[in-house]
Amino acid sequence: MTPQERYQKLKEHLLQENPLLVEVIDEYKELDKIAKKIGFLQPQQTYTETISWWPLISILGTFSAGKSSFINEFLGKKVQDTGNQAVDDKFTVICYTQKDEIVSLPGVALDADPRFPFYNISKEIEKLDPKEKNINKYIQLKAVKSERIKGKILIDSPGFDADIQRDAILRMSDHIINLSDLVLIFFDARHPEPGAMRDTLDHLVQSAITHTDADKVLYILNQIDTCAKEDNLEDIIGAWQRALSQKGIVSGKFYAIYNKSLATIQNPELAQRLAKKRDEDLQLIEEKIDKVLIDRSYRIAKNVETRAKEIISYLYPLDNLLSKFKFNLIIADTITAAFFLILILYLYKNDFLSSHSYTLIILIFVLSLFLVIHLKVRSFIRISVAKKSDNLFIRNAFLKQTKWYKPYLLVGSFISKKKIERQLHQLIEKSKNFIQKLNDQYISLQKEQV
Ligand SMILES: Nc1nc2c(ncn2[C@@H]2O[C@H](COP(=O)(O)OP(=O)(O)OP(=O)(O)O)[C@@H](O)[C@H]2O)c(=O)[nH]1
Ligand SMILES: [Mg+2]
Repeated sequence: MTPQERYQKLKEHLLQENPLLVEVIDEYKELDKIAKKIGFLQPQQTYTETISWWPLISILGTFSAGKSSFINEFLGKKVQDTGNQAVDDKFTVICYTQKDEIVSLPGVALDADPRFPFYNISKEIEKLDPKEKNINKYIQLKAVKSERIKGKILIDSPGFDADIQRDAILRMSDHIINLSDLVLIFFDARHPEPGAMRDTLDHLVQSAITHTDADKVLYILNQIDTCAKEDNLEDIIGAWQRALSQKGIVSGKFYAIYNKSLATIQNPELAQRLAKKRDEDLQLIEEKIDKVLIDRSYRIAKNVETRAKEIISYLYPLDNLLSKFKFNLIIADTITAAFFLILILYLYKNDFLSSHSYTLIILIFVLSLFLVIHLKVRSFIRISVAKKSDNLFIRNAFLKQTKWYKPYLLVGSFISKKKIERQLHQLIEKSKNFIQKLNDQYISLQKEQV
């Protein structure tokens, strides 16, 4: 996908799902233009690719815990199959569409859609499982018309069973946890005892808590309506929380819910108590899901500022490299020129240059030789100076500006640093104004909701 196509597709999706962010695309365009002019980005690259535009909410957990049922209830549509045996054997990425019917697409469709943070997911899967080249075996895509998913992406995952799970699926779960803005880990109140949770705890929870951003993980005990039979809700929640705490998970992120349409609770008093717990916790979970969209919008807007500052910070190291290149090449050219001058003087003194035609041939020969040596030495210096920087952006820009046909005495002087800095500061200002606009919008949205 070319940067132009990417801007266009992002714009189209944002118009439908999160129109607030449409104008930020122009800021990214400007940023790309400046970075390409200097050479920090290659022509086919764009900063829009360096951030995910749609927040990702992934739902993982033990098998038959009710992950798919939760998603169906959340979306208000039967998008996913559910059942008491292990139903899902692949990840389902769910996003928004304007079409009324649910659209199912194979996993390869993810590669061509800029909404997804899985940039070239096929390549990623090949890395995880070199034998398996077929992404469709692990991932499918569904697009659903539901207001609740606008601007977001949900991932439903296969039930977790470390014993039988293929290595690629385990590693993909880790990969998805890393990419996610919010992770809901589902447990089943029918088997909350540490024994049954062991595999899940050992793998999922371990990789979630070692993650630097552990705050994004919520632990959800589902199907608590099943506690009604023995009326032991507090015991079950207590045992489950103790098992998680033993793994080092701090409380405050534990929730207990059930699916209202699937529950059958006989005792009305108990039903009321359970419903109260469920409603409170579900509201907190849904608030977290909504907040993810706001947080991501801020991150996208803030990224313009961060990138602009990054470019400013690269300008001086780049200048240093260019000066080094120029200086070394001037020295090398002076030495070569001096050598040839001495050679010509020597030839002249010894009467080798007495005939005119002979002189011309020798001069052309000497000049060509000088040019060849200059180009060889130039390429050598260029490569050795480029190696002095381990920053890819700076190196790219340096290599762009020192191509063999560029007049090296003028290297770096075609682009005015001051002008670039001024443009970037203006962009930072624009980004700050945009963030202010986001603040105003979200504050008024919150007021509307109250
Ligand atoms: N009583 C009750 N049953 C539920 C609840 N949530 C889900 N179920 C039932 O539990 C079974 C499993 O639900 P699913 O939504 O398929 O579970 P899952 O976690 O997606 O399962 P896999 O995809 O196979 O891992 C289904 O028969 C659901 O009807 C709940 O809150 N209460
Ligand atoms: Mg499922």
